[in-house]
Amino acid sequence: MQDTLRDLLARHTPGHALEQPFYTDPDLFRADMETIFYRDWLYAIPACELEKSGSYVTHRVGAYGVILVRGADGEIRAFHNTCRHRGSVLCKSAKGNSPKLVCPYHQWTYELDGRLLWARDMGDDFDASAHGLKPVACRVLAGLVYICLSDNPPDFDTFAALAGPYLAPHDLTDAKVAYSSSIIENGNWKLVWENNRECYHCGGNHPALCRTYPDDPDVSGVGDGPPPAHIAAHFKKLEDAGIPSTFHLADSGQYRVARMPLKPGVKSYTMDGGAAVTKKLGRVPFDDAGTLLKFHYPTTWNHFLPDHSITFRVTPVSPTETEVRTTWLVHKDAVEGRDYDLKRLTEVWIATNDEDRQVVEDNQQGINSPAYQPGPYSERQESGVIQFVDWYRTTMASRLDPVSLAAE
Ligand code: 3BY
Ligand code: FES
Ligand code: FE
Repeated sequence: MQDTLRDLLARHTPGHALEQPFYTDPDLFRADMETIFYRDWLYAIPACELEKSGSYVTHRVGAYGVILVRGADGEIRAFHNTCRHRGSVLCKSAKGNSPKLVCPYHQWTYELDGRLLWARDMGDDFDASAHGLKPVACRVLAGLVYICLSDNPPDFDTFAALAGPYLAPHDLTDAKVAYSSSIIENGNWKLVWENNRECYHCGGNHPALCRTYPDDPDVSGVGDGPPPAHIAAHFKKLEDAGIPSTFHLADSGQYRVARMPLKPGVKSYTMDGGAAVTKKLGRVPFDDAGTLLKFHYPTTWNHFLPDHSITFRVTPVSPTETEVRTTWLVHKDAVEGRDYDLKRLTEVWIATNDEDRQVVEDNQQGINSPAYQPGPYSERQESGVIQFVDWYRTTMASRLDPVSLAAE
């Protein structure tokens, strides 16, 4: 497979979509998982989802089951969801609260920090300290929890140093989950990303979103050169008020932050453009500050607004199935029915996600045809897609073939 994949990567036509196997082939899907998803930092959940000591959620990434749990000390930790006795799954529910983690098979009992506390009749020689849960690398950045399945995680600090100050004014540690949705899109994970990275499709597909989100490639894209005057003025107004806003794309291409304007007069993603929540989450001093756009490949894009925040998590399920989980965050003291109406808060992105699901599924269906031939991206409209595909190809090629890179 590696030779084939190397050939496929090498013969890519610049500025064009990928060839069919990248979107359909089971071996290539396994290579994506092993080369990217099992090695990179992955967005998992907002920290506030684990409300108190013993709160846990489970999350599946390919072959790996992961438990995320808040300890008695308040720390969030991640563990492989496999018992150190005979390997049973430990936490079977999607979420819950438990003072200890008790295996359903023979009741080995673990502390919330992973230590094995109790195992019946294991004999005098048994070393409980050698049978704690296997940790998964876990970092909490300004209220967002990332995990890494590798035993040797790549650098996280450079991303944290950039994104932390952008996220800080949103006070995500004061948030609660107002709503979350999980949908399966019948498309390859890269199609989900390619669709997200452009707004070429917005006018024809997103009537609700287009009431507030500008159909402007300078907002959605990653074009070279200075921003146009109205975006530069938006950055300056916010930066002058101490709110980090200017566009930054990582050298590696893996992540970007930029606080972009929404349509004139718009405050939030609602049908009328007004705020969705009266008790604001965060300290952004302008109602028209727009949206802090943050993506971090391969798992998350986000919208942080002056009144609430929305996180999106992308998890491949199979070559042609991808889970997209969306979480709406509001201030922890905001009361539904008083400070926000749940339908008003969620309807634009529930509709937008479903519209995106449809276009991704149509894209996958067309690509499945033997007649599919990768076509050219629009440099003006699809700079973000070109950037994503370049990041994907570069990342895959460098990890498949480190020897030839080192020799360059
Ligand atoms: O959710 C997003 O960030 C992207 C930007 C363009 C299309 N979509 C709305
Ligand atoms: Fe977990 Fe036996 S497999 S206690
Ligand atoms: Fe879309």
